[in-house]
Amino acid sequence: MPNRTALLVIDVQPDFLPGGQLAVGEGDRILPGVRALMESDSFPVRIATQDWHPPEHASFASNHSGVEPFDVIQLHDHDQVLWPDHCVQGTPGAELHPDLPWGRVDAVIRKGMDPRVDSYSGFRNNWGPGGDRPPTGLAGYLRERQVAEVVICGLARDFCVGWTAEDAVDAGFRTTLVWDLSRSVDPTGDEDLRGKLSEQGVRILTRDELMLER
Ligand code: VGL
Ligand code: ZN
Repeated sequence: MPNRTALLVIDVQPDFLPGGQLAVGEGDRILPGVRALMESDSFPVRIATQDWHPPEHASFASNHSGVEPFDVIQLHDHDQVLWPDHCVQGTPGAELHPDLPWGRVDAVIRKGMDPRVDSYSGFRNNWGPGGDRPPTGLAGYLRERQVAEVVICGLARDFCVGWTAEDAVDAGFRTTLVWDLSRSVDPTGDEDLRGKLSEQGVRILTRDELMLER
């Protein structure tokens, strides 16, 4: 019977922190707490995700005409927010953030490499030209490592973290989101997001609440 808990550290990369290309407000505030979870022995499996785009990526406003960053277009029949260029493969903004102990993670899942499709979740791409959401292999990796539960932190709460949490529930993992170890691109939507994720079966805790259980 799987009974292990995996820590998932989502997209903690300089481009998502203040000063980065797609800065998330207060993104730097999560660093000490994320470090503490990574250094804890409570998680026998630790995974990082890394947003890792080619320069011609379809999610970049710069690759479309007549649009600006944060406009929404239709891509493969779904809404697509157009982003400033960010996490371009090989650039400093795309590195795993230098202040965290990445030597403690078992695996790094890169995502967003297909230039045609965005990829918020660590588990699956967004919808592609085939109308499906191809898996990254993370669910299979976790199952093979006897993982039953995932604890999720990182950036951004309203995109990659939220999508990863929803897909984790869908894949059958008990799922906890560490609310104060994430931040949103658009914090005005946080109350709705919290309600939506809870309804879908994501357990939302603070870091203090989480550590009291472990
Ligand atoms: C993300 C927008 C675009 C994220 C990645 O990590 O939440 N958001 N690419
Ligand atoms: Zn991205």
